[in-house]
Amino acid sequence: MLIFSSTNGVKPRFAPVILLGAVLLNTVSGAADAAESAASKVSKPAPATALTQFNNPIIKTDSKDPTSPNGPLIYTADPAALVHDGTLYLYTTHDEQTALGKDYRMYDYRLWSSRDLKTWQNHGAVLRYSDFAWARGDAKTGNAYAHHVIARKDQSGNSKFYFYAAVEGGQTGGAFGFSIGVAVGDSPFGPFTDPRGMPLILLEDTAKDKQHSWRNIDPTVFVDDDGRAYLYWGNQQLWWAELTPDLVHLKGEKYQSDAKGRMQNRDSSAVQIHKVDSLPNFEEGPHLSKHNGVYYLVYAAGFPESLAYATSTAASGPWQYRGIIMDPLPGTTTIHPALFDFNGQTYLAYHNADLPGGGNYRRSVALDQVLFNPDGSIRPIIRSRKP
Ligand code: FUB
Repeated sequence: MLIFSSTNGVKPRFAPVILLGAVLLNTVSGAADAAESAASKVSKPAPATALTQFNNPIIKTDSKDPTSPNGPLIYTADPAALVHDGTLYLYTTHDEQTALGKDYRMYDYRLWSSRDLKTWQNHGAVLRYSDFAWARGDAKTGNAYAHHVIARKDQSGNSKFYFYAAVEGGQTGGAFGFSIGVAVGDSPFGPFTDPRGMPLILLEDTAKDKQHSWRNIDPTVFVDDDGRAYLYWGNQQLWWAELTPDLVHLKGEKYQSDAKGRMQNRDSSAVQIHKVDSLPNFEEGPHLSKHNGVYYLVYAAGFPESLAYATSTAASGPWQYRGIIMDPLPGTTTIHPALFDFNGQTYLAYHNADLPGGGNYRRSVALDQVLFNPDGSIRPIIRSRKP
């Protein structure tokens, strides 16, 4: 996301759907060709495999069945995928901008679920930016940017759900900008509550590297097999830090707690915040996952954004750049990836602008299958529209 820039163009709204479809088909095949050519520089071709086809965008209407075209359109973005007990929980942001609006309006996080990637359920809003007491919203634009949700069993064997989200507010010294907060729940549906009473990542934590107020966005959290937990995030710079075993503090963070358990006098001087500078054109939207023993970091590269990725033998890197798997999409400058395994296959969740009236601030969540080559490289994503 490039904010406050003249290059942050908005696609004309209300274009006839037929015209949009024609443009889309042309551009998609061009994008796939270009992605194929870019990725061929870093990967060997693999035999053709039948791909699961999706009727993208998956989330269309704010109906009981969100795949149904009948109902009020809903624009969703920034998917975060959690697979838990055989169900895919897809948490999305929610674009509420009007057709002519020129900035984000994002107030809440929506939850959609499926057990087969064919039939879907709408669970409504499960978190709102204002659930963080320190978040600051206004009537013009909301503050609920991209997020990530993970589950982990506690010592009694009960699952807890951790919702990491980028929202504005909560800074020290009168500063204003995006923070990353965390809220915890006992079920995938919430309610999620903030155990800290303050952000997890503040502007002051990254001030020596970058100055723009939206640098601390797009959290992704990965808990490795040895229990160590890693938070990656950033816009125009990628950072990571280790979390403590409770998953709600940074390793090395010092603080006192008030009577209600809220943190006071936070001191992050002993926290190690690592910069990652090895990813070409890193823009935002990092997503860390592990497939077949290899760590994958997929991210939005350049602007308008492509999807690029890197691999490593450890969650802490170092990261080896492996190429582009999806070119920029028609109608949206952002793309925001999430890679996940489900029922023996790997999938990519991302957003496009393919619903009628779609655009930069009215995006739509889509799914496509991910295929790996024998050397672990990812084949260019073939975007599907109809099953
Ligand atoms: O949705 C708001 C912002 O746009 C996200 O935080 C970025 O990843 C981009 O998708």
